[in-house]
Amino acid sequence: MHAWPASEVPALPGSGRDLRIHDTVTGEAITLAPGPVARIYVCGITPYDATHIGHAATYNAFDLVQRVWLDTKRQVHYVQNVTDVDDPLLVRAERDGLDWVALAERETALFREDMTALRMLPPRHYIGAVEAIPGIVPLVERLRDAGAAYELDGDIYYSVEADPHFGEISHLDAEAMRLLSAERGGDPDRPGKKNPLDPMLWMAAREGEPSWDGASLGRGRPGWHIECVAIALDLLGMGFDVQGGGSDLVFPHHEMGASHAHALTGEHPYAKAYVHAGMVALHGEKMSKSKGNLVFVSALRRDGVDPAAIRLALLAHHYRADWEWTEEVLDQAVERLDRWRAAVSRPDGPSADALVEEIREALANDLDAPAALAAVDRWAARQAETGGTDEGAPGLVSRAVDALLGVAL
Ligand code: 5CA
Ligand code: ZN
Repeated sequence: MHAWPASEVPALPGSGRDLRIHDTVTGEAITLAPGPVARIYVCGITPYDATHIGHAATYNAFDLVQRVWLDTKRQVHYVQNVTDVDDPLLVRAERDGLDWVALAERETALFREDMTALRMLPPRHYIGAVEAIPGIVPLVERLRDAGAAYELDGDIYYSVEADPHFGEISHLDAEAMRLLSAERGGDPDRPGKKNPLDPMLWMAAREGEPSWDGASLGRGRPGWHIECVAIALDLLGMGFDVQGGGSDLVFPHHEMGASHAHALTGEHPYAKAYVHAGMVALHGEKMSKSKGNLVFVSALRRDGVDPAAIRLALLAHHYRADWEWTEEVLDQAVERLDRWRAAVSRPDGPSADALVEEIREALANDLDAPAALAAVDRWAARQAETGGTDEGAPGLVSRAVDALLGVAL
């Protein structure tokens, strides 16, 4: 699958600092020390509806990770998937009388447009579940042959007992896991499973549903967690730097994915840090495709909202916070964008060398984008109040805001 075009990342003087970021496993901030090529996997969309502000907020967080690493002069090997075959997509296509392939293609195309407009840097590899199937099948066969998976009426389940590290990411008790599993695509109540939490690796072909050749598994389609593991192991390998996604993916998705990878390779950890973005709500409830309480990025763009203002609205919230989208959030971002644009449009201004370091420091400190915005606000206020004589300053501020925050002034 192709990704989307990259906006240019302006070069800045000096170099950024190493990222300290909150890791879900330890519950603490850890300083990441990637090699010259930093490796990150971020869970992509299930393309049955348009990109909403919650998705955009999550991808904004991981775009900042990429920008901080680029600023430390590392290369970034970023992989993202598209869950282009799964129950919710098939259900929506059926409901709307659409071909499921056409629906997935349409919404993925719109996602690419939204990501481009928001200046999110693209992944190096953008991979669909369907195109990953030839790589998924042998992994499921290996798990089964190693006794880490079993068959139930033609479906193949992963056995969570196969991994001594199972549970170390989410730290939940069995009952909490059971509830979340039922809520998020699992089937804890299906009779015959060894453990109610065991997730499906391969679903045998169902009447009227798409299916693929699964070699010794028979025809069918892949489970959700093995999809991401197959793609990440193929393109990044074990022990990559960051596994990212929204906090709704901690359990079961990231717990199960890591567990599959441990059982497959006998190695640990799957990722060095598990990083989770908070949930964006609308009218007091998590924005979600299943509830339909959504604000779409594409709808805002159609209404003439500048994508840079949408991006500033996302950046005004710490990535780990749960927050609420309101008209006021957008109004404040529009006002801030105007203020910043006026400040950088002057021929000179107060020196910005310290500001660049403040932005770098804020982002290196668990991606504290609100602190970075506050630093730019202070520079813009000095510009408005007293001005300055540094002819390079407005240009440097524009470049720093673009390179580190993805906002084009
Ligand atoms: N395809 C899977 C991941 S492999 C999936 O979860 N797709 S999704 O379309 O439901 O979500 C895409 C990303 O957006 C995930 O990282 C998810 O955690 C995040 N996300 C979904 N809803 C919200 C929300 N309301 N606020 C913040 N992030 C969200
Ligand atoms: Zn995923």
